Amino acid sequence: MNVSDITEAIADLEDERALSLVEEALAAGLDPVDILQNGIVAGLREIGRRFDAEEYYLAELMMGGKLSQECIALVEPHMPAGSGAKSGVVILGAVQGDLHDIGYKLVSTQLKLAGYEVHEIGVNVAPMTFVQKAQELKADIIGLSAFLITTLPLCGEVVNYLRDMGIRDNHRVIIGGAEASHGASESMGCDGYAPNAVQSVILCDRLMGRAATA
Ligand code: B12
Repeated sequence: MNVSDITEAIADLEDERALSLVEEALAAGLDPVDILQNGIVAGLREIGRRFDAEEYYLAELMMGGKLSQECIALVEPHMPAGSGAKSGVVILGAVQGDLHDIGYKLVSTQLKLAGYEVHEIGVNVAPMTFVQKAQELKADIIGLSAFLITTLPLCGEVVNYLRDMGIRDNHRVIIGGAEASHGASESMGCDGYAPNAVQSVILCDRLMGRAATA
């Protein structure tokens, strides 16, 4: 079998087929990271494309989100673990107005596997809440997820609050999500951007001043 079969089943919202293909792929010993990235996440991207092209509507978008989460749950126990030593404290959430949580939850899992203490603070999180939580939990890194063109600017608000409060140097700020980019990170004064969960670990390791583990 090929991981692109999983992509197709997810994109076509074939629940049973998608789930059994994922199980089959795991049983056949295919790389779980490949199943996740090039199978499941690629399927969600295709759903997004169909939504954009008005071939799918919100109901399909929601079904696709739910189906992917079920597939991800099958793969996660098979993901390779990192060093295990405590690597730092990270808080993660989706910025205000944003309800997309599949992406940052994958980042969370990967960071935990790499030894980070991760606190997921949910979706639709106000900028000041990120700042307060970061202080409370003494977070080394604040991870902001933004999937919408309308929510991306909220990442800059978090940086502005940290600056205004004179605590910018206490926390690194990183961004990710469909609308985030290296350019956006730079223009909003963040400390970095990563396009996926594996790169997020590399980014955090770099910001924590240690060699990459992933
Ligand atoms: C599933 C989905 C939904 C689900 C979300 C379910 C959930 N529980 O998350 C639901 C149905 C709720 C939804 C709703 C909406 N959605 Co939507 N959605 C998607 C879809 C298809 C997939 C997103 C996803 O989860 N992908 C899977 C993840 C794993 O993929 P990924 O992005 O590669 O993830 C990696 C990176 O993003 C990164 N990462 C993520 N977070 C972070 C954080 C940090 C700190 C770091 C370092 C890295 C990082 O690591 C992740 C793991 O590898 C996208 C299409 C797309 N291309 O993204 C549209 C998409 C994001 N949605 C879109 C839209 C328009 C909407 C709605 C406005 C639709 C509507 N009319 O109501 C609403 C808005 C709701 C809201 N207020 O947030 C648009 C956004 C367009 C834009 N430019 O603004 C997209 C791009 C679809 C499209 N092509 O039009 N959506």
